[in-house]
Amino acid sequence: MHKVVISGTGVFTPELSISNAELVEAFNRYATQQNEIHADEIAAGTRAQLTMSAEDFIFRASGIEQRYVLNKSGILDPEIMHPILPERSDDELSVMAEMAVKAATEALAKAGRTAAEVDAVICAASNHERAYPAIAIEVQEALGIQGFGFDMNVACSSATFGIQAAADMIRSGSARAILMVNPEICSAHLEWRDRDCHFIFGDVCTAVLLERDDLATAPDRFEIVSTRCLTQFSNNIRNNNGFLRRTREGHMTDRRDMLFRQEGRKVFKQVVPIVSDLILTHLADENIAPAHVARLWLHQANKGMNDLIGSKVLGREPEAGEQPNILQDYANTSSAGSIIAFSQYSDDLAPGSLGVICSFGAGYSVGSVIVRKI
Ligand code: CO8
Repeated sequence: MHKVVISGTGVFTPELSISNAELVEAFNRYATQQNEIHADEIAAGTRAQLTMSAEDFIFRASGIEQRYVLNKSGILDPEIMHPILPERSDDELSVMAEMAVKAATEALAKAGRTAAEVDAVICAASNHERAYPAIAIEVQEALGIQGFGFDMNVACSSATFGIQAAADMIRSGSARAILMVNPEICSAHLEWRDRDCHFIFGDVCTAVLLERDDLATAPDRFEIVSTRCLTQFSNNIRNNNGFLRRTREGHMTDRRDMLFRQEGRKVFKQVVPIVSDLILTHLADENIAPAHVARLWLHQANKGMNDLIGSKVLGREPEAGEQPNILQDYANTSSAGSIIAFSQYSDDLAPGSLGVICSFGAGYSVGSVIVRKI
């Protein structure tokens, strides 16, 4: 069995961002317009009036201050309220593959590796822009990687499940190095006309290079000490879009359940104990006392959720820097969130330091990765 390390990470961040103020202003223009258009139905009590969104609610409830997006004009136009991404021909690199190539190039450079030294690509994300061929195989082709590639989807936990899949393959000898990429175009499966969730998500792509430690040359690398994944069925976060859509009556209508929807409060309450229990059991099984964990890189959905999980795991309030958040800048970027945090806040750790990368979300799904700085 080979020892496996993370030797490089990369983050592709879109150039455009939307502040809470811009988002709320656009939503409230849309809501006002709709209320005017449907004034008679609202007065007759056959339609509910749309309520205004509020910047202070968004920051207080989530900790989010802005989000990056691939397209801004469509999202902020009350007549459109979704991103506009030009269609590409089958011969052009797809959007998700393009984002992945950018993040992967950074990860390879950090690891001091060329594509020829990589044996596989895993594209782990909460949505893929087409059913097949796999985005991972397109990334493999674009970078000139030999071997194989495949897509996987475990919603917000895709990256940690992808790390486990890659680490297991490298450990057992079926690959020397694997590139795991997480292109997340959350803006395209978010309902920007729904006040309860319009502020939650952003776009980004992360990449992680995992390889055999005995072949790795990067000075800054993290050993994968252990991984643990858990799923438990729940309808509280759900998206009913899929290829059976055209088989059902009314499939052409813009149905709300064909985009992300959730029972946010239930998710918050139910997921926090599942996550903290999983991390604590995982650490105990590896004979690691929580006091010896130098850093938690948690999924980036909600600041309050992270504060609670951090306190439960460490048995006290986390100190500044022990549990870095990036959600104020990026919002929830699904599977990429914990990897952005890891990428931005890991260089300063001393050799031997232990940390946990943990993601959680739809499924429910939770992934925990214990790492040690080499
Ligand atoms: N402005 C003003 N008021 C608002 C707004 C708004 N924008 N939205 C809601 N309110 C109001 C509500 O109407 C409600 O009013 P009232 O009390 O009068 O009924 C009040 O504010 C409180 O509403 P909530 O109970 O909904 O608010 P919460 O305090 O629960 O906060 C959160 C909402 C922030 C969504 C919170 O519940 C949360 O973060 N929960 C955790 C969610 C989570 O972690 N989800 C993970 C999902 S991500 C995932 O798994 C990946 C899926 C794939 C990616 C999808 C990409 C699109």
